[in-house]
Amino acid sequence: MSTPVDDTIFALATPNGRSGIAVVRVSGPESWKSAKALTGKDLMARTSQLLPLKNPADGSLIDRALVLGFKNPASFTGEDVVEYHIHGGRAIIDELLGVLGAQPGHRMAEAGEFTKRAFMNGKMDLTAAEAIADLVDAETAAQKAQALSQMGGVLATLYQGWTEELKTSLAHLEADLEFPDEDLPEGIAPQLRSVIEGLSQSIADHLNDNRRGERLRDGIHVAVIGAPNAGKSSLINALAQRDVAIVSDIAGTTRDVIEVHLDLGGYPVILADTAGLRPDQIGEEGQDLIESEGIRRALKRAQEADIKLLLFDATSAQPDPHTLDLLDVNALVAVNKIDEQAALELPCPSLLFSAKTGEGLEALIKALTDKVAELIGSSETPSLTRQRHRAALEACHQALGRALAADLPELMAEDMRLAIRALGRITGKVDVEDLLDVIFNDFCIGK
Ligand SMILES: Nc1nc2c(ncn2[C@@H]2O[C@H](COP(=O)(O)OP(=O)(O)OP(=O)(O)O)[C@@H](O)[C@H]2O)c(=O)[nH]1
Ligand SMILES: [Mg+2]
Repeated sequence: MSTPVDDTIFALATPNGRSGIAVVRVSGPESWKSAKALTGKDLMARTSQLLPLKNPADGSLIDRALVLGFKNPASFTGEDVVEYHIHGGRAIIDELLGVLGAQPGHRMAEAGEFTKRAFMNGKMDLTAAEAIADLVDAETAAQKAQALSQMGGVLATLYQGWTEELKTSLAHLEADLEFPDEDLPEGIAPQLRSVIEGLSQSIADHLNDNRRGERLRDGIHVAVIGAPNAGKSSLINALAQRDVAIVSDIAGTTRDVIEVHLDLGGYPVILADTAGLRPDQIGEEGQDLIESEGIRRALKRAQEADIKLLLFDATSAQPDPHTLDLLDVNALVAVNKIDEQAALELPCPSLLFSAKTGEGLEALIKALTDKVAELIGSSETPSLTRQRHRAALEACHQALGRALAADLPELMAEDMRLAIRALGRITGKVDVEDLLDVIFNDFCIGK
């Protein structure tokens, strides 16, 4: 995004398509001038006016709109901003965007450019900017709550606090280095060490959070695994409350992994239906290459999933050994078809249900929700939400480790500087330029 920053940018801020009202946002030095050209009136900051919008080129009426102006720096972007609240019809939107594009110094905004300008103008740090993207993408209550608290600055405050602590220690160390006649390492080391050790521990604890925040942001992956005909697809359909997957009494019906998105108690869950496991029959009659590939994918899913839902068939004499093999702490065990004559005995506790009658389904959903909640947990401390933050924190943690191991105070200082820079990359206080594109390209136009 190496686009000029003094352009006046505009975009539709509401979704594309028909709606009662659509909002077109304009930001930049020419935004109030074009508003005057379209309305014939002077705007007043933070006061909306109902005005006819006319094409300055020919005087034709575009729409009657509420026009709302903001003066820099008191706006979202920190620039002069105008919002046009127009009727949400395709023709009106297109016409207004076309007319704005013809105004001097105006161009369409790129993805995330409004928020990028807000960051550039010091209205927010990078974690808050990322939280805006997360907030708009949030599909469940828990995701929304996490994005809101990040937008409110919990991460920025935490990282900023660590940065300040490090900067203070570094300043002391550097001050001491100015006096070469004093016996430095012994003199300063103990206090400095305890600060760095404490910080290093806090960062390690923050990193070691079972990927709680990232999982909440991305969705929790649950793989339904079991032998052919155990009723995996039937369960998926029951949970999704629609016919997502094909159900049949032919063993080996499902081949591809089929995903369903669910909101379980406010947590976003991605539930995957998989091919029935019968790997030892690969190559035998009745088993084709496609099914083998399906089984390979099912096993891969089982491995990658946050939670495995191991499904057994109550009518079978023996539990399926391939499914049983996957039993571990991340597994939830369930037995389907309890409406039929049950013969099965399992070596572990399990949830009994019938996908056909719905019996026990509620308890299964509750158990799954509890398992998800346990994994994501609620925590008093703010959680990491992005791989980008994790990488920078790991770099910071390593630098602190090197600082503690350094033989010379000069080397210690250098590693502390590197640790500070790593933290600064998260909030955007240093070393920012190359990061911006990566972050703001995640946005869509109009934000
Ligand atoms: N009686 C009874 N039959 C069920 C129940 N759940 C599923 N079935 C039947 O079991 C058969 C297999 O169901 P599916 O959901 O296709 O099983 P699957 O595990 O997805 O099977 P594959 O895709 O082949 O691995 C179908 O005939 C279903 O109607 C149940 O709770 N009770
Ligand atoms: Mg199936």
